[in-house]
Parts: sequence; structure tokens; C-alpha cells
Amino acid sequence: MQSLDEAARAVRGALGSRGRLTVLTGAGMSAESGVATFRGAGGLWEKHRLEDVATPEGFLRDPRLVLEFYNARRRQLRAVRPNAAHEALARLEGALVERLALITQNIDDLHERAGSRRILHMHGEILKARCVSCEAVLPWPGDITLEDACPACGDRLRPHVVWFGEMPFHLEEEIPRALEAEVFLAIGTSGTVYPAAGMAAEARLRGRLTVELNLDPSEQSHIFDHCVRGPAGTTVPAFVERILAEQP
Ligand code: BJW
Ligand code: ZN
Repeated sequence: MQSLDEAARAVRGALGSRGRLTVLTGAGMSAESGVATFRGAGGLWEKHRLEDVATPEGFLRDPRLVLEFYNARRRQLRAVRPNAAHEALARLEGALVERLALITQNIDDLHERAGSRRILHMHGEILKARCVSCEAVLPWPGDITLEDACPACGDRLRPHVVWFGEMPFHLEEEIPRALEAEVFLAIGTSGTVYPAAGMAAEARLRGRLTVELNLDPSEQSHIFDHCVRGPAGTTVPAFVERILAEQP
């Protein structure tokens, strides 16, 4: 494990005045806001079988159970706020503008609420619903029920999220372009779910600088040039402050 100072110094060097930075966030980013992570003690997969609630087969078997799983999480999202880590990343976007790409695996809207504007939600967004037939995507702040129908074709609605076995979003253009950035920074992700888990290796293969900010060692920690341990609400603001201190 390396120090935050050392990692920030390396990032400043790699960025220079024109370099680009790509950030990948995971559930650990929203943990201090009170949003449950998936794996580990207290994680969502302790109480729910992922095969039941996060696969297309699970939805076909018992759509009511799956809708309720997401309805409960959507309701809970109303009670939480962005934390200092989300706010710091929004400040970083304010300073780097188009030099920053933010890829999130999170389906919550905490990056948006903190002020980030250009966000690639690769696993979808819980505040949207999608038609199972025609793929229409609709803003959906409330519960999705079995009775809700697509306004375009009348078929059933599902949460606009990516389940196991489904293709994540933005993989054709935006994410490959983002992975060309000089610096790849992963925050709060266990590195267990692909293709997100493979991004650090991909960036490293291209000779990019890779940094991980995570509470615990992840499945991908061995890949990164720098790993900093700690809660995102503390490490991310400190890291961003050090990067911005010397940005022109
Ligand atoms: C803190 C903290 C704090 C805590 N501060 N840190 C074998 C090899 C390769 C791939 C596969 C394979 N077998 C099957 C696959 C494919 C499969 C997969 O990866 N399976 C693995 C389990 C092996 N992947 C897929 O099916 C994906 N699609 C796909 O591959 O399509 C085909 C394709 C082919 C070729 C190219 C591209 C694509 C789809 C995956 C969809 C995942 N969906 C979910 C649910 C989304 C909706 C929802 O939210 O319900 O996404 S599963 C769940 O896991 C969710 C998350 O986004 C995702 C990642 O979790 P994350 O964010 O890492 O959270 P945690 O809980 O795991 O970790 C939190 C971390 O934070 C921990 O490390 C903590 O230490 C840390 N932490 N508090 C900082 N305060
Ligand atoms: Zn439809």
C-alpha cells in the first residue's frame, strides 16, 4: 500500500497540463451515504440471492420479487445524500472539464446530485424504467409495478439496470475512449464484476498510470501502480485537493 501523497504526486506528473483522467466508481463510493454495497458483511448479496434479483432469468421467474427489490432501493435513495467523495469528484470535473471521464457502476444518482455532469452509468440508473420489448427508457422516480405499461407498446416495464449476462452500457464508444486517458483511477469497487473489473488491466496494458482508492484490498489491487486504503469520504477529497493544488 502506498501513501496518498505519493499517489497524488504521480497523478499530477502523469496529467501535466493536458492529460486526461478517467475515474471508475463502485458501491464503496456511496457506502458512507448509507447505500449498501453488494459484497462483504452487510452487503446486499447477504440478504438476497443475486441469481434471483440481478439476472434476466430471475426477473422472468418472479418479476414481483425483483421489482420489489429495486423499489425498496429506489425508495431508500430518497433518504440519502451525496457524501464528501461525490462532492470532491464534482469539483474535479469542474476543474478538468472534458479531461475527466466518470464511469460509474452505481445505479444511484448521487454523482448527479453532487454536481457531476458527464457520467457514464455503465450498469444503468435506478431512477429510470425500461420497456422489456421496445427498449423505451423512461424517467421513473417511483415504484415500478406489474401493472405499469410502456406508453409506446404497452408491454411490461423493468428497472433500467444491467443484470448478470446482459451487456453493460457505453462499451462501444465512450468507455474505450475513456480508457485511453493518461490516468485510470478506481474508487470503491471490489473488482469482481466484469467488464469493469478488467479496466485497470486494460489501462495498465496501454502503459497508463493506475490508482486504486478502496477501503479493503480488491480482487484487482495487484494490477494498480498505487493503492491507497481508507474510506472514500476521506481519501477522495484529500486526493482531489492534492491534484488540484497544482493544476494550471
Ligand atoms: C469502500 C467503502 C468506503 C466499502 N470507501 N471503499 C468470468 C470471467 C469474466 C466475466 C464473467 C465470468 N463469468 C461471468 C462473467 C460475466 C459477469 C461477471 O463479471 N461475473 C463475475 C461475478 C465473475 N458479468 C456480466 O454478466 C456483465 N455483462 C457482461 O459481461 O456482458 C458480456 C460482455 C462480454 C464482453 C465484453 C463486455 C461484456 C454484467 C454485469 C452486471 C452487474 N450488475 C450489478 C447489478 C446492477 C444493478 C444493481 O445495482 O442492482 O452491478 S451486480 C453488482 O456488482 C452491481 C455493481 O455495479 C457490481 C460491482 O460491484 P462493486 O461496485 O464493486 O461493489 P462491491 O460491493 O462488490 O464492492 C464494494 C467495494 O467498496 C469493496 O471492495 C469495499 O472494500 C469497498 N468499500 N466501503 C471506499 N466507505
Ligand atoms: Zn415498449
